[in-house]
Amino acid sequence: MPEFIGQLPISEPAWNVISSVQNFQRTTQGIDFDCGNNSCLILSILSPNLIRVRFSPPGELTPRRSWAINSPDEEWNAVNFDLHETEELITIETEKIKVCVQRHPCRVMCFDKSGNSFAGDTDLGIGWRNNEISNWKQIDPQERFYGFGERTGFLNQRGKLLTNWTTDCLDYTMLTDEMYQAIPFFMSLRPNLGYGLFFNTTFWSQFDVGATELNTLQLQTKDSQLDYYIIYGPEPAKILDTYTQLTGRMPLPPRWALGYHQCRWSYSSENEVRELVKQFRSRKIPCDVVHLDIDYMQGFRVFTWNKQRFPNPKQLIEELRQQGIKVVTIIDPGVKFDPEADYPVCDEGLEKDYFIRRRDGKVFHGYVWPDRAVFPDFMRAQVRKWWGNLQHKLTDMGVAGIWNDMNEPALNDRPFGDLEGDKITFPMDASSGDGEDKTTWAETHNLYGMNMARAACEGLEKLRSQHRSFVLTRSGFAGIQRYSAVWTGDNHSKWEYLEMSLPMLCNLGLSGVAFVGADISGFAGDATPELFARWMQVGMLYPLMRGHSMIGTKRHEPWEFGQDVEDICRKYIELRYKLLPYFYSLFWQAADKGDPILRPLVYHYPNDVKTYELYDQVLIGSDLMAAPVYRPGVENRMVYLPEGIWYDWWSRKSYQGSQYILVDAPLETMPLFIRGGAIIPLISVMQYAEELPINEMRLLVAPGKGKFTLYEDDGDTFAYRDGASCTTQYQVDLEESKVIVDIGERKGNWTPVERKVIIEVIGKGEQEFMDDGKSRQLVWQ
Ligand code: MIG
Repeated sequence: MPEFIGQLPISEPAWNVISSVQNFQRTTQGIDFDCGNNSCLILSILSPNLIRVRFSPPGELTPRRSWAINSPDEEWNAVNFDLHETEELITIETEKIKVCVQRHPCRVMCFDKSGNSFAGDTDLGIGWRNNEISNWKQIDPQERFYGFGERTGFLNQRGKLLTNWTTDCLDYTMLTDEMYQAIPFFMSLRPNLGYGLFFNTTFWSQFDVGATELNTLQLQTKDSQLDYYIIYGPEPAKILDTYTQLTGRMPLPPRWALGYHQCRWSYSSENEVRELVKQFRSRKIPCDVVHLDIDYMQGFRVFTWNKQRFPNPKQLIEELRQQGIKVVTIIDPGVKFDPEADYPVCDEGLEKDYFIRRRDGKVFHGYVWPDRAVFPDFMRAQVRKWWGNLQHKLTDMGVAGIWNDMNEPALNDRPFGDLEGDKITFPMDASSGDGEDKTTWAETHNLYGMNMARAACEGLEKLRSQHRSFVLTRSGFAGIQRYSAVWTGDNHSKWEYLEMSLPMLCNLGLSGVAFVGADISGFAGDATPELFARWMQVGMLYPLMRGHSMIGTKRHEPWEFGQDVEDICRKYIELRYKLLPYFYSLFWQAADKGDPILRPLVYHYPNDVKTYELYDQVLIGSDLMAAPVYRPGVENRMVYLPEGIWYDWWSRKSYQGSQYILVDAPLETMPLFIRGGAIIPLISVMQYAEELPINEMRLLVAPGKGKFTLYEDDGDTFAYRDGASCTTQYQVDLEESKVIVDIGERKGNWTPVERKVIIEVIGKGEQEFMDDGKSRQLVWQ
């Protein structure tokens, strides 16, 4: 709804508010506060920088379940903390922070070791009414807010009202609130102080980040209890490290998934797919993956193949495999209600009672692509197992990845195309899950997409146990990174969407989801040649590099826009392939520590206020910075260089940092900079990630001080879990004009193929050696 119409004011009941601390008691992990009337505040100190705060209002307690949390309280090691008591305050102090609980009335406040306050309750404290509960917190004038999952607009989200409720938000704009993903986590940054807050509720929830009251943050949920974690940094990387310890990290993807993916709604016949791949290979444009959209199915029935369009998928996929192409197929949650036909997915699901029922016990129906459809209850482990295994219909043919769409869920109450139809959700009062997980969809709506992705991920791991698979989802919740990559749904072939894609993906990255991408060139509408070229440049920065376009649009393959644009696309896709060892090491960092791959500058320069609103420049890892063009007709742009020395990627010219510069950016150039102290591994272009053994690697070194850890393994199997991987640490130092490069001994149990390593120091020249895994030092005078 347009923002300026707003909502009509309605009178709402007053809040009941938390009263005073009557009593408190030390527990194994923290302190319980009795706040009178059977209400209690529970603090758990899980780590010196991680505090869980819970409050239950008077009345009966409902069981706490999270589903997002990967490390429950019991798994955190006991933490030492001091407890002081005064007339007014009860203070807990850890190595990192101080948490004070005021007695009259009860308020929670946090302080860093210099005494700066953060995440402190306002005069309102905690309140509850009917089915909701709220907590009001102070915002410092300098605070900026990032993360919040998938968000439109630019980077800093302060001043917005942000709801966590998964929704098919097609045609989203700057004003859209509810998105495909719901991740109730944010990171607050100001100079020298950063903290994260994970609002542990799967019910509808909302952050009012100073929208109603300039300096007040309101956490609100339709849950019956308040439950949140405070994560102190102060660095963004520390916040994400802890947040992803809490909600989990991504598994390592197959290395081919880092290559270029081509998608369209739809490549809808075997010959069309063959022709597509022929074009890539004959034009020498690298590509690893082709995605098949809904038309590969028989009448949109999931886990079937259309016999006319894809009569022999196995043979097709084998032919593609020989050309280095992997196939990913789409799967939607809606199962065609087809009891009359011979459709085992429907029959079996009905027979085993796997589909969602209404409260009155009847099977729930909605309308999606296959017309009348029924929906698996992915909250149940048994259903996930069944679904995961059904994927054998695809993997038996050689499919290597699954793309989950429409899982917010997106459905209508009437057939698609019926103008009277409305978007609906599962009945909120109907039962979801079973056993200990049994509840209603009011609590689990936000989890539907994540559990579908979980079913896909766990199923693929069984079916393709010798290989890593790729999973992509549109909807998800906090923790989705454990199962799947995420793409930002239906954007448009418009400059504004190109511009918005980077801050959207950066905020997802700051929410623990590192493997993310937007549809390159835009999903809806027709791109112009100029937009297409600029988008491919930006697309090579996306952790997931996938081109996609909607049915009925102009074709959007790299060669559709003339020779010049084709050459630009090739240049940037090739650049992506040259950087694969760099990207792969960044994926490992994401899997190991939760670091984003694509990062806003504020991630590495959190004390530099000039980076706080900087949404149109990004870092890949810590060492490469791009300043793309995202407007038509623009051929130069301003670039902010943070502290240090920066080198232009194309000309190798050096710049002093802490300044703005104006750079040339003709259509074939995306401004790209290397941080002084960077060590970037590069390989020769291949037509697909595993085309040739890497028998030569170049390390591009930018004079300065820095380190880089190269991670390697077979890129395909799970052997890395048993230690079959290796790391090499490279370090560069500067002594006056001397550049010293230290190559550490290779560590781990995986040996890369024999290779030559060429070290190129910008402005100094090259030295090379055969890589025997031993440590050595090279010096440039
Ligand atoms: O109702 O499968 O976001 O990527 O091509 C549209 C068809 C359904 C929406 C996805 C889009 C996909 C399309 N899907």
